[in-house]
Amino acid sequence: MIESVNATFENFVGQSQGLNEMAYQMVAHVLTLGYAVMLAALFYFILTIRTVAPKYRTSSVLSVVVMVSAFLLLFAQAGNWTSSFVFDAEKGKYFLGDGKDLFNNGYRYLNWLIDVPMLLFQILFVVSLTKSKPNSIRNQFWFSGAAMIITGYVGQYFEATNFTAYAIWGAISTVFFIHILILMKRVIKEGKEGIPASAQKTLNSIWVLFLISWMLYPGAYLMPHLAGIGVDGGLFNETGVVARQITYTIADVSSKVIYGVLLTVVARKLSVEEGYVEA
Ligand code: RET
Repeated sequence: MIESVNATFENFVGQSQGLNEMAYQMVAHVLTLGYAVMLAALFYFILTIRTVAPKYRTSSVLSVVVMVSAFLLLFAQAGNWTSSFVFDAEKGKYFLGDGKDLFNNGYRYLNWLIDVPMLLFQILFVVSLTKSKPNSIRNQFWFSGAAMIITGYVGQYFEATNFTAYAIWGAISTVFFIHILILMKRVIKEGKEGIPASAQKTLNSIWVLFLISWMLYPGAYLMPHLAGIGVDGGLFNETGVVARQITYTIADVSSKVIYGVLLTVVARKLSVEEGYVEA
């Protein structure tokens, strides 16, 4: 009984409705795309580190840490997908396998436990704060980042079995998320003071990217219930399963890779402004 172990909705869809070839493969492919991008971007961050002045290089180092951890965990997540479902030649669909493993998005959540604090600290190595104390911001980022993820991690176990628990843990997580958004807005506002206009523009783009890409994660958490709550809802099916993994992949590439690239761009503009020439 998968109800009794609080399995996530992908397993329920895989058990009762099955997944057609396209849905199953799209998830396998989008997960593979995810870790391939992380490996490619790892090289970008290593190869561009000397284009910024030494004091900004910790930002690239943190991107490297994020790329390695995301690569490994997305690789594990992809393996979890292929080991959870088995093709049934008679029915022509994939069904939940006979108990080797269930599918769970938990690898992602634990990956965020490393990556979220890294991504939040990263910007503090590029911008200079005019009023706030970097140490205080860093501690708050760390605390709220970890609390947001741990509460969400617990909540996701209940998405198909206990809607109340799922909603309460999700709501607690959201409080910490809002705190992070407020802090980030402040960091970017202060960071823009006294720097060249073109670097200010890039920081504005970073804020928009941050806001949109980070909101995709709660969107993916809510996915099975976004078009009607419960097992009869419009996305409690293979469309919802595929939509969730596509959403996660877009969010991962934006919040880790594009964000890191844009921070490198800001660091390069500031380096040039300060007279740094690449050796
Ligand atoms: C959860 C649970 C439901 C409520 C909210 C959530 C927010 C998650 C976020 C995750 C960001 C992850 C990143 C990872 C990069 O590696 C936990 C889904 C608000 C914002 C940026």
